[in-house]
Amino acid sequence: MAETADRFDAAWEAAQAGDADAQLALGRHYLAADDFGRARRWFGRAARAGQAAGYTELALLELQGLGMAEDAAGAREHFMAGIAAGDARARYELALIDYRTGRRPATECLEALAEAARGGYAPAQREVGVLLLAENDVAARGALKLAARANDMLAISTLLCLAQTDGDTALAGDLTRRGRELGSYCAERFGTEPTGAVLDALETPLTAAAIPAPTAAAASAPVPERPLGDDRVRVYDDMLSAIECRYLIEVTAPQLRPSHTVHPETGESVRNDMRTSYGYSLHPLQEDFVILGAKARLAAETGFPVGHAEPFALLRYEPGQEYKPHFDYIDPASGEAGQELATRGQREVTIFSYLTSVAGGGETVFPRLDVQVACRAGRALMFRNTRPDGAPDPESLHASLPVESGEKWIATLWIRGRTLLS
Ligand code: PD2
Ligand code: ZN
Repeated sequence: MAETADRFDAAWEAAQAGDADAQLALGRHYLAADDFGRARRWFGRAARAGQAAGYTELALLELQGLGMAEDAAGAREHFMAGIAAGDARARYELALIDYRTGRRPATECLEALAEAARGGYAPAQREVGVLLLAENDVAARGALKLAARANDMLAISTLLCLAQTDGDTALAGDLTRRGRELGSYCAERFGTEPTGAVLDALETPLTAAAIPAPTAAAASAPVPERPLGDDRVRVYDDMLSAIECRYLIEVTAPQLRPSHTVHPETGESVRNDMRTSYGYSLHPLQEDFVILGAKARLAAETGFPVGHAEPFALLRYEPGQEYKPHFDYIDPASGEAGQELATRGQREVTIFSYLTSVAGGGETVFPRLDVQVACRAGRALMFRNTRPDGAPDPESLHASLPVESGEKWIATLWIRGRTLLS
């Protein structure tokens, strides 16, 4: 305790004396303590003293409206200042915003992502690595290894999934051990017997400077096989890769909460026996290049522009957990529906992918259509919640049967009648 206080005092003195690195560290200290006003002041001082990451931190506060009103234009300026001063993360963040909103062409955003990876930003290296898996396996694994050596937990988790697919038990064991040290959910739940160091001895086939940019096609490929089923309920196998499934789980796991349902009269979110799973809806800013690639592929199957899709909502069911029969549409008669339907539109279509395979139970059923679909990793399921005239469709009633063994995970997109991009 005394040591921590001493370190804080030393950082404080250095920051006061004008040390830009200490100012940045102090800003991050206050950020972690949710003291956004102080964080902002120190990030500003760090930026003015020549620490480029100070601009990026300021921009992230502005983007999220932390300690101030949201300011997208101000954030953009600070990201540009960060890029001009050489901060790879600023380049990454601005490219991600433009990719999400379509402000710049996808190829330009992916080139900027690769440039951020070349500049040493580990999350960008990991995301390029995942996207490249569809077209350049050697470069993909190289980029992932670079990120893993920088202790990027998602890169370690992704390499673990690859090592398991390859049957490389020694590497999988090393990655399991490292992943667990970093708090990886997938290493904990789906890992293998931990082993000693293997990763460090492996060659990295490329240097950061040689990381190529993924193509726009690779970012949202592969195209799934022809769908099974009719227009009501469609099933697509291999819609998401094993890597994408693990990735979505890893990003979401730390934030899972008991699932709630909307009370039909009050509109309040309440815990209910209807739905005993755990879940979390990603914040739009949590959807990175990898997640947006998966989202674009799923949304494309619905025929709606991706801007009509809500952020991914993830659910996890453990043995015994279920979701009793329900509708996904917003009941026009319920309390808050009027305003919601007018601004965002109805939940016209549901499309989700199973992220795990379960040995028993966990099927999705449509009792009025006599359809039952088994939970298989990467398999997507799409159905309409409304009739062709736009009215809620009572035939869309569906449920998730109790899981018998293992973990069932799904990632859902609800597609609205109106765009959600403002
Ligand atoms: O977990 C499912 O299979 C499932 C099926 C239908 C989940 C939902 N609906 C839902 O979350 O709305
Ligand atoms: Zn549902």
